[in-house]
Amino acid sequence: MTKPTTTNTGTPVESDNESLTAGTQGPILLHDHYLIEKLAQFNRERVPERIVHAKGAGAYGELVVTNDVSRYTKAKLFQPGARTESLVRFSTVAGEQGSPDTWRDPRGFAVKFYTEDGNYDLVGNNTPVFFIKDPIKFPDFIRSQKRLPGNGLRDHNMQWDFWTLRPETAHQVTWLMGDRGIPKTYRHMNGYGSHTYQWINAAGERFWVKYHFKTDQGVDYLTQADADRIAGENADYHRKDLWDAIERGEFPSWTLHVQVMPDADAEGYRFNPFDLTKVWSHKDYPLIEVGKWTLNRNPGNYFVDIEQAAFEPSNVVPGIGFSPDKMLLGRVFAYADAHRYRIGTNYAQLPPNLPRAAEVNSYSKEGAMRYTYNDASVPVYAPNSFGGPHADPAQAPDGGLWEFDPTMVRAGYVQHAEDGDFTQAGTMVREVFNDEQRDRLVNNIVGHVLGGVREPVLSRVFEYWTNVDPDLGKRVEEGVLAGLDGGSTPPPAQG
Ligand code: HDD
Repeated sequence: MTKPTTTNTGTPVESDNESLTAGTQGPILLHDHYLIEKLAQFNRERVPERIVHAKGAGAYGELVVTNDVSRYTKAKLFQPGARTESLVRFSTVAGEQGSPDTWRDPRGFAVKFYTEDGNYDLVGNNTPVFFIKDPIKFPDFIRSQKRLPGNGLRDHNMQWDFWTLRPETAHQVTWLMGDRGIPKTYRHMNGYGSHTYQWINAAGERFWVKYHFKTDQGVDYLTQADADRIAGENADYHRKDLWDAIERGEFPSWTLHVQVMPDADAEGYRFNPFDLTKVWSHKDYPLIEVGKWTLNRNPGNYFVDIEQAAFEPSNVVPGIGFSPDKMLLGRVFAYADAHRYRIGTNYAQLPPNLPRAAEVNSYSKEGAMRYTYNDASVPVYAPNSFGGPHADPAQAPDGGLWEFDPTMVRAGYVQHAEDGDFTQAGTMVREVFNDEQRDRLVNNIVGHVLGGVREPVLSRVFEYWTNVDPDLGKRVEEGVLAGLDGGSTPPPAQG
């Protein structure tokens, strides 16, 4: 038997179909409470979309540790044999909630682990590097990738203007314009913690680590032509693929690895190890396997589990800490702030964010939409003499420690021997890509630039790719000039 419809407070309602009116032709009556409740609730069904990474998909799963990395970290979730429930949200960066999954963009790879010591969030991307290295540039960067203020259109000229004025973007833009700029599905991409994090072992020794989730499905990509076609046929292509695979019982998995750098190596390493635009050579720091991470359960409700999921790089657990990566430190502030604005002060009590394996004994109280609370006999202040929770001085300091120069400065990263904005991008083009991958890179760049890039940005685009690799620069310039000659009128100079 179907259940009777009720109001939000449980009273049975008379009709799902007709509003209460004064006679059949008369006005609708304000005291039709159910009608008013229904319309009002509907008007409030959306929370603001994320300022970045608005379009996504997600699932639950678990991490099983298959190796022994206990000499590097005491974090409970990484001890041999540990199993930890997990949530992931994959996303595109610049598109809005309904935007096509197959737009060229990095992909978010945000993972939450529900550990015994509280939630640990590893909030990464499908690329090991990023466009910029100082959080003060993040709003500028994102605005340049989103929409023009006047006509509300996306604008390639604005994108290339920013990229070419900030050459530290070159490494990430090379990833973006290469095959990995459009993964075949969310299952066919790797994930990276991207930043350098700190691991601390039981003896208090410190290591620097980078996380790599290697897809067990194999890395695969879409060509620009296929991605464009699919964008029209099914904007939710990647969301559907993930959902369908899990429903079929074909659980996607990734093998989690880390690169580990002893603390003492950091100062002398050939690249500044805290600069997010750089990777560490795998020859210098080989991958060490940690475990298998599998997605095995679709969300029960997309809005509740995925739209309300709040990932935050500030969520670290004992045995894991931050590093002098300025971007990471900026993000430690930005995410919790975004969640308070988007889904409210008590976002940590929402189902996807609520710790599963750890108790919450904080002194936070009240605020909008609070629904869990401490026993009234527990004091609301600390210290107290009446059995309230007390902080444990034996716990590692928040986010770990490192030495630093206490002088206040505004400065770039200390340059190490092989640092340079174009070095690693050039290595990738020459040594990582094969001929076909290089051809597709040239085509993708040329196609993107022909999508509206004008002088003076255009000349800087040629210079930018020539700095990455002279041959690549020449091919991009020839391709763009041929494209302009072959039909399209050269776009007018700006300003
Ligand atoms: Fe990020 C979402 C802010 C760099 C990976 N980011 C996200 C949100 C904000 C920021 C406000 C929306 C959060 C929400 O409302 O749920 N992100 C920043 C700032 C950065 C930054 C200020 C630089 C200083 N982001 C950044 C990097 C990476 C990501 C370098 C990856 C390595 N960001 C993500 C993500 C998120 C995301 C994993 C997390 C949750 C989500 O997307 O759904 O893709």
